[in-house]
Amino acid sequence: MTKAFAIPALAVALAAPAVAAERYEAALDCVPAEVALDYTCIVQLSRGGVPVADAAFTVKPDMPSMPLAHNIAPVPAAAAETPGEYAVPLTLDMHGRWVLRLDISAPARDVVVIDHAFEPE
Ligand SMILES: [Cu+2]
Repeated sequence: MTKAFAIPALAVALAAPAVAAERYEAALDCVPAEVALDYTCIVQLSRGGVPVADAAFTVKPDMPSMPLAHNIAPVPAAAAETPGEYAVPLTLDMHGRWVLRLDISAPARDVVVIDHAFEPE
C-alpha cells in the first residue's frame, strides 16, 4: 500500500526539472469597465499546463499597427483568489488590436506576448 503511493510521488519529482524548462503560457479575459477604455483583465498564467501561483509580472499594452503612437506604462499584475489567476486593470488610449507584453520576473524570467482586440461593449 505504501509503495503504491511512493511511486507517483517519485515520478512527479523526476518530472519537475522538465516542467521548469518550459515556457509560460497565458490566457487572457478582459471585461470593459464602466469608464470607456478601462478594462479589467484576468490573466491565467501556466507552465506545462500547471497554473503558476505567486508569479510577479507587469503587463505593457502597445498597438503594433501604430508604432510610437502610444506610451502606456507597464501595469503590475495582482494575484487573484484563484491560484494562477492575476488581475490587471488596463486603461487604453483607443479601441482596436493591442499586444500585451507580459514581463515575468518570478518565479522564473520570461516574456509572453498576447494579441487581443479591445472593443467597446
Ligand atoms: Cu492606436
